Amino acid sequence: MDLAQFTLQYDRPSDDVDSLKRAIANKLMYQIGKNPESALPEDWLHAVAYTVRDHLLERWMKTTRASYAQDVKRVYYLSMEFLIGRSLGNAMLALELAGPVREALRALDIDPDSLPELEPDAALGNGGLGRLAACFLDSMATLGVPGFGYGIRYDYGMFRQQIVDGQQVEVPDYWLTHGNPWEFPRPEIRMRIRFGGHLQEDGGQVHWVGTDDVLAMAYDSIIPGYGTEVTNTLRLWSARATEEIDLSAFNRGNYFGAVESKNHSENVSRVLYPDDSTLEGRELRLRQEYFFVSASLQDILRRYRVGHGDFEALPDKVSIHLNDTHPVLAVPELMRLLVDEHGLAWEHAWALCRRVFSYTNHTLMHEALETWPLEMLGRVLPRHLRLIFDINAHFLAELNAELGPDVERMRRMSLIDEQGERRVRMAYLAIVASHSVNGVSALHSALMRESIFADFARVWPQRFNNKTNGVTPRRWLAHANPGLAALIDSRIGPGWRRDLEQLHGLRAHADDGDFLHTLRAVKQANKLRLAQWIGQHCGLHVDPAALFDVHVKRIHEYKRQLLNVLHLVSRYQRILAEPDAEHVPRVAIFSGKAASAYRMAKLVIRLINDVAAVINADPRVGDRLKVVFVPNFSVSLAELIIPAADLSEQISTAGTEASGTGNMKLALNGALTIGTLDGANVEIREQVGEDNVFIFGHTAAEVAQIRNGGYQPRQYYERDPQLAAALDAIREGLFSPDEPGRYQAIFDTLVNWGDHYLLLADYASYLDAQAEADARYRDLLQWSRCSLLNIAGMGVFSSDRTIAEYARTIWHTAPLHIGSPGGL
Ligand code: NBG
Repeated sequence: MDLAQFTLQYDRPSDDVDSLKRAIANKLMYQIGKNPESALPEDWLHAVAYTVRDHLLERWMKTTRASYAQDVKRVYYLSMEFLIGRSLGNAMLALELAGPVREALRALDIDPDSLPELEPDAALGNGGLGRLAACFLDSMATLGVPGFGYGIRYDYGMFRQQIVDGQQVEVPDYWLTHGNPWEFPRPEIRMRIRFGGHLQEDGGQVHWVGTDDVLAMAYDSIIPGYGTEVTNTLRLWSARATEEIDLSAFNRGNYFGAVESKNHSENVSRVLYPDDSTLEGRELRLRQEYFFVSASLQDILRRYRVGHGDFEALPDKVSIHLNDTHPVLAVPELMRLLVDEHGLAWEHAWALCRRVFSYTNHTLMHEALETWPLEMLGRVLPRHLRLIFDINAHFLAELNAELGPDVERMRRMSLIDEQGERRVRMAYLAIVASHSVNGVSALHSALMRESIFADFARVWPQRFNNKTNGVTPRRWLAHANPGLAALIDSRIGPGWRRDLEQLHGLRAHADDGDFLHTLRAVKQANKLRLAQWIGQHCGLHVDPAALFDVHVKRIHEYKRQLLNVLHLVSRYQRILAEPDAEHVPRVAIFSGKAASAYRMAKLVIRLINDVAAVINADPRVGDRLKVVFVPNFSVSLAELIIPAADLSEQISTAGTEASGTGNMKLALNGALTIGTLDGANVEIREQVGEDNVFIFGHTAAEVAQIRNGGYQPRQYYERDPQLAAALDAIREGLFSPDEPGRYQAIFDTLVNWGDHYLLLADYASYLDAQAEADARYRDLLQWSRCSLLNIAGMGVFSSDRTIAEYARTIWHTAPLHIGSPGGL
C-alpha cells in the first residue's frame, strides 16, 4: 500500500472538544486498559498525553520525509544533558490545544488543573547547560532548522532534593516509574558500543580487538515547533546488555552471576552525574560519554549513507555540534569510523572531520575543564587514545610548520598535559577539531579568547566567536506566565511568540498608568499563587505585598548565595536595631541543588535554612522579612517562581558566570535584576537601560587586579562594622544555637582563607544596591515602569535569535520547507 492510500486508512485526530473527549476515553480504555472506576489520575494524564501526541505524529513524519526529499544539511546537537521538564503543556501550546483539552476533560468529570501537576519532570540535566539544550531544541524546530538532539536516556535523572533538618538529602529520581508517554522505544535501532580490549597491528592497519560490548537502544521523542508544522527529534540512548543473561553461568545454577554482567553493562545509562560546572573524572562518566557519542555517530553516518555513495559530501550534509567538552570523544570516534570501518585515508578523514565539528565552551572555571588520564583512556578506549596521539602529532607538526619551532608553546598547546599524571585536554581536542568555537555571552567569549584559549585564538582568530545564549519565549513566557502573555497580546498582538523583538512595542506604554497598573496586578496574582504554594508546601506564611527577592540556580560558591545571606543577616540586624524605622517588607526566596559531593555548597544550604528558621520565628521581625528555601528546584518549580519575582539575584563574581539564562527568564517576566557585570548581565543592562537594573560590585578586570594585588579580605571585615556584625553572628552560632561552631568554616573561608570569590570586597556595594531596590519599591508605579522596560528590552534574548545565528554563521543550514498544513 502506498503512502497516499495508507493515509486514507486511519482517522486523523480532530481538535474539536467532542473528538478530543472521545479520543481521551478511547486511550484510557484501549491503550491504558482502564475504565473510570479503576483509573488513577496518572492514567488520565497518560490518556491525555497520548491523545495530544497523536496530533504531532503526522507533522513529525512529514518533517522526516521532507528532510530526506530535500536532502538538507542536518544539525546534530550532541549533549550529555537535556533538561526538558514537562512535555504536556508545551505540546498543547504548540498545537493550540490547551483550551479544547480542558473542556474535554471537564466533560469527562476530570479537573483539568490537577493533571499537568502529575507529570514528572524529565530532569536529564543539572542546570543552565542542560536547560539551554532544551531551549535550543525548541527553537530549532520553531525555525525549521533540521536538527536532532542526541543524548542519554538516564533511568535516574537529577536527584530529588529533600531538606531534612535544614540539610540537603538526595533521593533518586526514578522518573520512569509510570512509563513515559512521550517517548517511542525503537528496539530495532541498536548500536554496538565497544569498550576495553587491545590493539593489534598488521601492515599499518590497526585492529581493535577483544572488546567488551554494550548495545545502545534508541528512544525518540518529538520536539514540536511553534507556529510551524516542523517537528524535530530528540534521540536518547539506553544501554542494553549484548546477551540478556550469561547462559553458562545460568546453567551452572548461578542466577545472580548470570544477571550480574547484564546489570553491569546496563549501568552506563543508569544515572545522571549531578555535578554542575565541576567534574568528577570517574571512569563511568568516561564510559557514558563514549557510549552516547559512539551510538550517535554510527546513527549519523547510517543516515548520511542513505542516498550518498561516499563521504565527500559529509561536511555539506552534516554538522555536529559539541555542547561543551562532554561529547568530544565524537572526534576520535568519527576518525575511527571513517578510517577503520570505511577505509578512508587518515588525512582525508581528518580534513572531513574539521569541517563537520563545532564546539561551544560553557565555562572558564578550571575545575570544569575536562581532562582524562592517559592511563584510563588507554584502558577503556585504546583505539581512541591512539587516534588522539595521531591528531596531536599532526596538529603540533602543523603548528611548527606555520609558526616555527617553539617548545614552550608546543608544551602549552599540546593535547596532552605532560605535567604530573599525563592527561588528555578535551577542550583543546575540541578546538583543534572544530571549525568554530564559541562562548555564550559577549564577556565570556572575550575572556575565553584572552585567557584559557589565548594561544589558540592567536593561531586561529577567525575560529572564535560569540553566541549569546537565549531562552524560549514559549515555555518561559507564554506557558509559564499566561496572565502576562494575555496582557502583552492585548497591546501588541500575539506575534512575539515567534518574534520576541516585537516586545519593543511595549515601550510605547511605559507611561500609560492603566497599563502599568494592570501589569502590577498580573505580577500580584503570580505572587499570590506562589505565596499559596509556599504556605502549602513549606508551612510558611508570606505576604504577597512584600518585595519578592528571588535567587534560584545551582548552589555554587561562585554564584555567591552566601553574599545574599550576608545581606539578609544585616537586614535582620537592622530591623532589630531600628524597630521603628520603615523597612520595605521582603520575602527572600532561594531554591537550588548542590552537587552531592560539594561540601561547602551543602553547608550554604544549611545556613540558608538555619537563617530562615531564626528570622521567620522572630516575632520582632514579623512580615518585614521572611526567608524561604524552596526544596527541589526544577524546571516546573522555575515556571512557578519566576513569574512571581520582583527582584532577580544575579550576583556571581564578575568573570565567573559564563552567561546565565535564569537572568533572562526573570527579566522577561518583569523582574528587575540586581547583579554584577558578569555573563549576560552586561548585555541585559544594555538592552533594558542602566536605570532599570541595579548593578554593583567589581568588574571582571577589577577582580583580576584585586586578586593579583594580594587581596586581604580581613581588612574589609575589620573596617566595616556592619559586615563584621553579620559575619560574627554567623560564626558565633546565632543561627545554630544547638551547635555554635557549625559555620566556623564559612567564616574562615571568607575572612581567613582568602575569600576566593570576593564576597567581602563586593559586600558594601551590594548593600547599597539593595537599598536602592528598596527605595524604588516604595513607589510601585515606578517599579512597574522599570518592570515593563525590562520585559520590552528582552527581545534579543530569545533562543530563536541565538539559534538563527548558529544556523547562519556556524552550521550553514537552511530552514526546511514542508507542505501546506494537513497536506502530505
Ligand atoms: C553553564 C554556565 C552558565 C551558562 C550555561 C549555558 C556549565 C558548564 N556552564 O553561565 O555556568 O548560562 O552553561 O551556557 O554548566
